[in-house]
Amino acid sequence: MKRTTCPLDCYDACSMFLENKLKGDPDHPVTKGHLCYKMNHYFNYPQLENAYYKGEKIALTKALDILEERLKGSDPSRVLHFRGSGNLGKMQAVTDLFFARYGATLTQGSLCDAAGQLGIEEGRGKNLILPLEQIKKSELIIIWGRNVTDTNSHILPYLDKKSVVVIDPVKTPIAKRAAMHLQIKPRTDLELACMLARFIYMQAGEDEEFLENKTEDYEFFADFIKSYRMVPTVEKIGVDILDVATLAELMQSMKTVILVGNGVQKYSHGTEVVRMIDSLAAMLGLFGKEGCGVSFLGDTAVGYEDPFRVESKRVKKAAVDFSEFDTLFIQGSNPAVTMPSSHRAVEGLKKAFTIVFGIYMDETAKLADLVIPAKNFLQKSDIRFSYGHEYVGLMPKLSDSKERISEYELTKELFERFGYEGLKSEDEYLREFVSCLVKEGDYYKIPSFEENPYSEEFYTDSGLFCFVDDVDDEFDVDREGFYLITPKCKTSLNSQFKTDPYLYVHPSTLLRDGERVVAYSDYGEAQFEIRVSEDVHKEAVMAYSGNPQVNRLTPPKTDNYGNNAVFQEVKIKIKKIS
Ligand SMILES: Nc1nc2c(c(=O)[nH]1)N[C@H]1C(S)=C(S)[C@@H](COP(=O)(O)OP(=O)(O)OC[C@H]3O[C@@H](n4cnc5c(=O)[nH]c(N)nc54)[C@H](O)[C@@H]3O)O[C@H]1N2
Ligand SMILES: Nc1nc2c(c(=O)[nH]1)N[C@H]1C(S)=C(S)[C@@H](COP(=O)(O)OP(=O)(O)OC[C@H]3O[C@@H](n4cnc5c(=O)[nH]c(N)nc54)[C@H](O)[C@@H]3O)O[C@H]1N2
Ligand code: SF4
Ligand SMILES: [Mo]
Repeated sequence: MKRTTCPLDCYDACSMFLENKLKGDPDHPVTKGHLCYKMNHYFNYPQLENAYYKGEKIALTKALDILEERLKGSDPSRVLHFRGSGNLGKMQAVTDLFFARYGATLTQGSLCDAAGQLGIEEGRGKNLILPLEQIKKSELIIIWGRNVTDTNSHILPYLDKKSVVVIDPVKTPIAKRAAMHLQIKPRTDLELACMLARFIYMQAGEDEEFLENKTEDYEFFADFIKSYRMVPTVEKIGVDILDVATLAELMQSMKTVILVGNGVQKYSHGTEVVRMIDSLAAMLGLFGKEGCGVSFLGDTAVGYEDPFRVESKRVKKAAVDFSEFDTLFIQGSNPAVTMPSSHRAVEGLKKAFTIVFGIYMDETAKLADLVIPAKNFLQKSDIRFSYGHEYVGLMPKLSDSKERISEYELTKELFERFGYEGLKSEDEYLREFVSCLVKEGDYYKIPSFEENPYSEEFYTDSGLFCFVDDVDDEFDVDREGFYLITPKCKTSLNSQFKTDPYLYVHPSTLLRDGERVVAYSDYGEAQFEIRVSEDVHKEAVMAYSGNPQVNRLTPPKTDNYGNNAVFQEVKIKIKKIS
């Protein structure tokens, strides 16, 4: 049987077999044989079988000739290499070696989790993965802005028999089953963490020994949380103060794990929000203790030398203006849908000479001058890490395709055509990745695996946990309009597979299913068909990530530190189209 791993950008990194179809691997310690809608329908979505130039089918070699000619005739500084997360395999990044050498501009930061990642690094030094064993040993699990049922379903068995608390402006499926659901107003997580910390402080519930030995600057944190007045802050969050007090008590008496998701950090102060949640946890000494910890999307780059790390000129990914470049090389991404202010991205894609290197005729490929078909994950060799658990999956080449090309093959071709040297063989790169892993039976674990992370020390300069004591937040929460929240969709992986076109609103809007609205923000406008849902917070409207229209409304900006997109840093108004 041919074992491989799901390549999609997902916490779970499912192990599976290719027989006639893709089947889950029942022996994998975490994913245990279950695949989701996306992988179960992987072959229902037609993939590119040809290259295209100006809309006409052409041979792959011809496409490579056009690519070479275009790059040789361009000023490298006016060429942008933009790589997304359509496939999470490590070999995707091999193309950086060519583009950096050529002198193109690359990107820095992300559309995804870089804000939260920095928040964690500032407190703990490194964003290590919390091993599943610790989640198993916990008593209380707080699911904070993560829709585990749809984005991380293989963690559900670990929640059995635990007390589950959900903090989310949406009544998600797990919120409906949880012991407690704090349906907070969007963008009030920092305040909630602060109020929980206040209760713990007032009850002197801190872990004194941990504070003394493992942290620094707790006094500043204590002053910081005291600067938030309780009654107005709880009012702003929009929940019952007794619920906040109850949760603070539960956290003091039970082994607690917090599963923090992407939802809390799609804001300008996303770094501080995640650091605040970490600081709350540190106050209780939840690091390095059995059955405790905070798990965000873990850093998969810890513990080995990345062979594809390059020096180059870079622009901020979330804010890049495509129209400033003459040539765009878009790989593994569909920015016409997934970029903030997607209409601006579309203008830039139309203006430049655009090359798309992907597996679908997606919205971006339809606008491209040149489309180069990539091999899918079954047709090339790769390896992928998970950001949700400690297992690493191999993805050996199981079939082939003559019409498509892999990332490594394209890089090799370009190195040869440009007369560059120094590219190692594909096997050598893969061996380098595998050599740093920890083998356990038939499976591999991450090189940075620690049974109980941070039990010895933190990875900051001082070796101590550093509390947050300041936040820069200028968003006008009182301005009129609805918060726009854009969580992940069950049937799509961002823009891939079956996306959802609707705008979900609360019944108090008096809108009805099927009505059409125009929605507008400071950044743009878009039209949607309405779906009414009791599950959405009254002050918010919701569209799923991958909705082809929704990013016309989102800001082309980065967070306070310039790392991440801020998809939810916006309020919108809606008008019924009569
Ligand atoms: N099915 C599916 N799975 C996926 C993906 C997909 O597209 N589809 N995408 C993958 C990717 S790229 C990523 S990054 C991960 C992310 O997966 P998650 O971490 O689950 O993140 P999201 O779905 O973006 O948002 C999670 C939750 O945050 C809530 N939320 C929104 N705003 C706020 C807020 O202000 N405060 C709080 N507390 N909660 C809020 C949303 O209602 C949602 O329930 O999922 C991965 N898995
Ligand atoms: N409003 C809003 N927008 C969001 C988000 C949100 O929460 N709200 N989430 C953001 C997040 S977290 C993320 S991660 C981004 C993701 O956004 P993108 O990086 O654009 O990712 P996808 O939409 O998954 O995939 C894009 C393309 O990858 C290509 N692809 C798939 N496999 C391969 C391969 O093996 N090789 C190559 N060369 N190409 C391949 C396919 O052609 C596919 O169309 O979206 C962001 N956009
Ligand atoms: S998308 Fe996630 S849940 Fe679905 S098969 Fe892939 S790794 Fe598993
Ligand atoms: Mo993401």
